Amino acid sequence: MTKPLNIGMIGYGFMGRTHSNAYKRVNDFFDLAYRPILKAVCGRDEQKVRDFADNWQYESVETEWQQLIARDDIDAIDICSPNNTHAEIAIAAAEAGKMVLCEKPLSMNVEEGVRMVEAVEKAGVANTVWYNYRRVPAVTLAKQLIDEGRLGRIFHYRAQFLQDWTIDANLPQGGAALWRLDVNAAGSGVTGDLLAHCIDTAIWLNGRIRDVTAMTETFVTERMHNLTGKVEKVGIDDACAFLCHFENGSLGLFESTRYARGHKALYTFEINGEHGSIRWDLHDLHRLEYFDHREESIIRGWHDVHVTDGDMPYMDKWWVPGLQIGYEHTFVHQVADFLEDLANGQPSSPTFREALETQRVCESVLQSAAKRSWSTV
Ligand code: SOE
Repeated sequence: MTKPLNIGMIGYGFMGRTHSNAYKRVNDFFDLAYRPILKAVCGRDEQKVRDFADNWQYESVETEWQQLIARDDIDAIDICSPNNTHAEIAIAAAEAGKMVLCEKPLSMNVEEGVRMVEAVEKAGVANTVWYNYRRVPAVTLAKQLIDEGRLGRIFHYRAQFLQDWTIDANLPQGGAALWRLDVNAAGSGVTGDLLAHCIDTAIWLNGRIRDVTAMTETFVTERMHNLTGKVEKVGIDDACAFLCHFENGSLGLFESTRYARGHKALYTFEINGEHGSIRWDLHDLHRLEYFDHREESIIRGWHDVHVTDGDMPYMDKWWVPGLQIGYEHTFVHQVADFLEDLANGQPSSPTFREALETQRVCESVLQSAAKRSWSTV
């Protein structure tokens, strides 16, 4: 018999859909002690939030997040609203004794992130941040191979996240889906939105980052703002590249842009160690490429591992070997892990405290780019 876990979700955009889908499907595939119940969804536009609730079968709606947090029938608050709302909501939710699941990045900046960590830890509530790419089975397998020592000492970590959806200078900023272009809502551009994913994965796979040197660029400097109707300065970084040292002595090279024509969500990483290398590509997310120098030379080469067998991470829960899964399953996996950790009384990674480390790297990257010199994380 599963125990109900009543979810109150704030925001109903793209991430609201990925999370709702995950809550609905998780118990069909994973054997868990808890079952998420879509109790309420909250948004300011009553008609839109009602339409969303009808579509996803939420039991009720709220138009003010404070009302949602005040409800006795809500156990966990899921924050899917823009970045500038995360801190206030998360802190209030923790103070009300609710668990908090927060969309990435954790916060607008480190100062907010610190307060969020303090709030959830003081309240002793379960918390996690949705860095979903850790739960792509091929990426989880990469973690397993590294932890088993198969690559040996790591020398290089390289990651890119390339998109092309903001090249049009007539694209406005602000409001609905375009809040990501408004610095007051997003905090930063590609650094917090895309590189944060790369940094989270990198820290998880390769350990902490010590220092960074970065450059950022804003290619379109003014855009119409949807909320004010005026042309306003663009405050976000359109592109960002940085070099770093990891604490384990390896070197990192990271790049992200929304101006790489032809690339929609090309998140890739490659890791080179003394015995071998691995690489992964989000556009082919069910494959992990692996090279092992210790193999006999006549058969040595890059292996293209199709991550679908039941002994590979998460894959025993899905179909039969050879049949792959996709993007939405990463969110299902995160909910499954969160519920399992909750049942075992364990923190669910990445916790707010772990996500704060990513926030520190993002902030150091932006500082380094602004002052054109190295920044210590
Ligand atoms: C931006 O386009 C975006 O949707 C990010 O906000 C997500 O975090 C990323 O996974 C895909 O791209």
